[in-house]
Amino acid sequence: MQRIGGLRRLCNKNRETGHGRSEKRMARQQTLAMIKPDILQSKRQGALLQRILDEGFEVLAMKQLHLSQEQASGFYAEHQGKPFFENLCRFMTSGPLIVLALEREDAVRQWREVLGKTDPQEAAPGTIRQLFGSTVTINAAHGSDSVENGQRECHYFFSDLELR
Ligand code: RTP
Ligand code: MG
Repeated sequence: MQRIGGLRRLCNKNRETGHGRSEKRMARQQTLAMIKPDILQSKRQGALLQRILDEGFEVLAMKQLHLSQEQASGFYAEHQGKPFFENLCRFMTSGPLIVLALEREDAVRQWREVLGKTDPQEAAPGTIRQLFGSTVTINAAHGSDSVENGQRECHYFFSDLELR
């Protein structure tokens, strides 16, 4: 187990330092994905997880949990005070959800692209929100919006040990 983790880190290092045949590849990144309560309520989490795997993301860590109001408002603290904040927290605490730490090259941008725009009505055809989402609030899944937030959000739910 540890050896595999060690090998992966070695590969990452090579990509970052530009040695070997991977020199043009982007560094691997981690991003936080959430499969939101609407998807679990309609039993479509299996299909969405398969899409994540088909898109080439490695699932580093994954768990299902039912967020408290405090956990939801802490996670979305940057949106505190915005008109949609209360609705957002109500929805995110309405039932269980799944959090996943995903890893791949350029993970943050790639996952946002697969997700599509926030409002499913505006999301491009074939994106997760267009296929699985319902409204701007009930929009199927979450993705970190920067590398820095990806790290912060992964650590909101997972320990260092789980993210290795
Ligand atoms: P997320 O954080 O969930 O991945 O979504 P996002 O980056 O695409 O959008 P963001 O601006 O971060 O908003 C977070 C979540 O708040 C809800 N929202 N409602 N105008 C509205 O009613 C509105 N705007 C945002 C959505 O559920 C969005 O995913
Ligand atoms: Mg966001």
